Amino acid sequence: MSTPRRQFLRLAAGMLAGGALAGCDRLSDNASFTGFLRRAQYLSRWAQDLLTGPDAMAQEFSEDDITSDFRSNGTSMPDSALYRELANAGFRDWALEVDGMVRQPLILSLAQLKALPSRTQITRHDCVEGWSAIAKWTGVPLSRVLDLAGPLPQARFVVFHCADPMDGSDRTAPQSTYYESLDLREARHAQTILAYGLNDAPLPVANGAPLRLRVERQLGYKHAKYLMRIALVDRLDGIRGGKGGYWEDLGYEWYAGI
Ligand SMILES: Nc1nc2c(c(=O)[nH]1)N[C@H]1C(S)=C(S)[C@@H](COP(=O)(O)O)O[C@H]1N2
Ligand SMILES: [Mo]
Repeated sequence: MSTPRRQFLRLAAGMLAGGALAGCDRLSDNASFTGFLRRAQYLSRWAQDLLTGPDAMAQEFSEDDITSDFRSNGTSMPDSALYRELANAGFRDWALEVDGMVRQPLILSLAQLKALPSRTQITRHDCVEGWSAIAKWTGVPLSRVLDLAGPLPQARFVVFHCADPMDGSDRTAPQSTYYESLDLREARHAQTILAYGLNDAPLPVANGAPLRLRVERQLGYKHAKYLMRIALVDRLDGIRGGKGGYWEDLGYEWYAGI
């Protein structure tokens, strides 16, 4: 989505929230209104759906548009003994765990993931730090994996747990790793894939090997690299900082629409 549209969405969401707030201070005493405010993070998502529909596709590009050298950002090599071991063995012993609110928990090897139907897409990655790049991604649609696991009716979000411990936290604690989340609709979008290929080559370590999320309608930080586990949950507020992602816990928006 173009920058003007993004600004418009921000504006629309801001006006709605601001307008609702302006009239009445006592609204904050009202439980359902505070509930509404808590849902304010979903407002820009709602405004975007109004404009483009929940199934709108991110723009796809041609081979000629591919940026010559897709850069790495954030972690480029997880500082983790387990990850190093897995990488040194060519990810032969790596597996993706799928658990939480599912009928059938799964443990999927890279070979099993590659044996599932795949999707290839050439898309533009937009990082909030001010760079963009176009690349070709190949992977399994997340909806395929969800179909195998069978989310329970109460499941609402997919949480992505990564291998890389983040600075400033206890590097030995498993909960100090990067994480992200999507609602089930975004998770089932046609362009939401678990990618193992970048520009027709195996996904490099710098870009999240062996498996990373691509969620093409949202900003770079949503695209969790170094996936280890995905969990179906009914709410995010009990997980880590409660905001649904490493950067979200530090103040970034959960719905990072482009
Ligand atoms: N596990 C993990 N995923 C991550 C990050 C990270 O540091 N760790 N950085 C995020 C950010 S801010 C961006 S812009 C992209 C960068 O992806 P790239 O390294 O393939 O360019 O990954 C996102 N996913
Ligand atoms: Mo980013």
